[in-house]
Amino acid sequence: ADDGYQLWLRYAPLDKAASARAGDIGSEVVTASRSPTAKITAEELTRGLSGLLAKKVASGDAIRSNGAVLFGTPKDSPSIAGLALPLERVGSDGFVIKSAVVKGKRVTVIAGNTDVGALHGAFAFLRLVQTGAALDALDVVEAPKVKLRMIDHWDNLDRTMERGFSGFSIFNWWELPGHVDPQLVDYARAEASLGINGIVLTNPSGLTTAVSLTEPWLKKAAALADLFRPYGIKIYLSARFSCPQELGGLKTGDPLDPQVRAWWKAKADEIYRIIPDFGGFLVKANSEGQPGPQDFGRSHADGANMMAEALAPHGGIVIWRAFVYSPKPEDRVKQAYNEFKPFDGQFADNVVIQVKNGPLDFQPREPFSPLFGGLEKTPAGIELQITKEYLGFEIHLVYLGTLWQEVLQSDTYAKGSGSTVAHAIDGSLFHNKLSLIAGASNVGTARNWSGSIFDQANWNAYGRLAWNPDADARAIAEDWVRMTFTSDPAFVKPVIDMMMQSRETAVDTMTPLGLAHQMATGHHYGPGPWIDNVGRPDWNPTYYNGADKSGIGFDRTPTGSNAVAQYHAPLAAIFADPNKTPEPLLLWFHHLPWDHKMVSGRTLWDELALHYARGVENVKAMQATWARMKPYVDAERWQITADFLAMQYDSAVEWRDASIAYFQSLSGRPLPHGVPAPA
Ligand code: GCW
Repeated sequence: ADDGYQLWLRYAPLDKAASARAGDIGSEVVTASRSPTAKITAEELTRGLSGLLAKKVASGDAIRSNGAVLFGTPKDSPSIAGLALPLERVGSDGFVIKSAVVKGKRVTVIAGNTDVGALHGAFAFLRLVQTGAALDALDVVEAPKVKLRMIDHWDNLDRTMERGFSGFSIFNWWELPGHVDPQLVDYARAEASLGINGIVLTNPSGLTTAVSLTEPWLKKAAALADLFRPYGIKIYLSARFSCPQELGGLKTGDPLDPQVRAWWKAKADEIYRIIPDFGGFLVKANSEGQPGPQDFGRSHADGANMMAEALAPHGGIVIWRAFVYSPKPEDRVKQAYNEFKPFDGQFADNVVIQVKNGPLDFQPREPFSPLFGGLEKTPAGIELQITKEYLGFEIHLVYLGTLWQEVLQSDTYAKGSGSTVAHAIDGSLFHNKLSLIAGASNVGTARNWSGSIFDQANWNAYGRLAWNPDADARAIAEDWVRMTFTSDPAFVKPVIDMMMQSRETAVDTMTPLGLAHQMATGHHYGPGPWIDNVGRPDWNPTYYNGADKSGIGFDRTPTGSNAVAQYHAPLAAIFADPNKTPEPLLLWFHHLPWDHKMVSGRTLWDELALHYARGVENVKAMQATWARMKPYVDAERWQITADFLAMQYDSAVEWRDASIAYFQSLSGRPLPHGVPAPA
């Protein structure tokens, strides 16, 4: 049975052709390094090569044979030092992989400036072997473009997970620190294989985050920090703004109050006594009912800088989330920009603002947040959601690599054309010292980690894009498919094609043509375009679709909320004009008559209905593809995917019928040819 536990680190024997190509490469693993990280690296290489080459590969400290894999740092290894590798280009986390001759033997060298760099190189080398690359003339030089490559767990201390669809939290706080679940070693391997270097252990929402900063919990966290350290991963904790009141018994949490500031300083000192390399705090403040500096009439900058001051002597950072909005008349998607832009440049050096990719909330499609390119003097990191809260949970097959690539490659025009979101967040556009990318995790106690096999691809793609935000979603998918399943071309191409169109299928299914937030209240799985009674208008789907007898959409042009003005020229003008706005974003920016003429020549109504219908057709096509793949996949992983696709089909039908039935009650128009009447 194969339940998917091994993720993309399967190391199954190569097929004949690839193994012939590998020749004697991988004959042995050699290192002069002695650190815990080097030990892990040697174990990973011997495990990986033994599996892939279907023979026992040993490790030692001297090169004995052609084909040896030599890894380490120039500091520990005179052989590596003697090769004049371009290590000045790879920083502390990157690596060089090079085919070379050392002591008369043909060797593959994996070198870093640090043992962690070499570990990242080892995983990259194993990926090359796994994907059947040519290995005889390697010359790879890589460094991550983003400094802080984070995984954010929205895990509660009772092990429930906010928006988690893969079981319970992998962090067993009850047993910690006495027992550290060995499964976490495999978790650390998986994150390290992607180059992740920071993990937030706790949910930024919820009261439990205050408890997590007390001594007994810090000791539990310290046990996790010990586990992750040799993998190059630091741990971070969410910090609740009201801790001085809740834990310290102070009357206020006012960030300008000297007692409050002293409380945070003492807390930071305590944390670093227990976890010497603690990464820092993630903070959700004044958002969705969470406490924050505005409760005391202070700004986000006041709040963030106070915490930053406490962490700075220890080298810690504050990751301050820009996911802020409250129920007020102002268009929700404008609020974050309006709350942060005025303070641009006023944040301390060790603060990063963490901005969700879109201005609303992880929808199947949104334009990029105007804070990218908007914040010029304060580093803006990007937050992506790996867990599929608004994209069909673990059930729908939706590859998010394309969604993220679309955002990262969007042009903000902040400094003229070519000012992509990727370059805004990797620090190159505004020359920021800090840069950050964060993904809200989809990992839990499920045997396959992510709830579904294909959600493993999203975890993987997130990590690859964190390392290089300019990477290509298709190339990442191809590596993942080969590593996770097989390199058989009869499988690889159809499955990648299916993954590549799957996100557009989710958009068609739920929110075509720029619609957003149409999911039913609370759970966000099924349809709810008609829901108008949530109590908070900014949580009502009707608020977002604006549908009535005259038409549909949200007017964000100057005649409406004028959110378009938050974008740089020429985007502000493009988004303000329905004839220039890209159709996939049309109803995000415009309220248009049902008969509005689309590029296809059809009316908006007809086009909308056809998109919902296409959503269903495309799920059917995925089912057909997957049915043909049965011979290439083990039964267990094939079955769960087939079952979920059948459930996704039912869900898509429900979305189509319910959405069309509601919108037709307003448009009063007949269905176009090819769209079945709602059941
Ligand atoms: O997407 C929304 C979710 C909340 C989440 C919030 C956030 C962590 O519905 O569950 O809380 O975003 O990002 O803070």
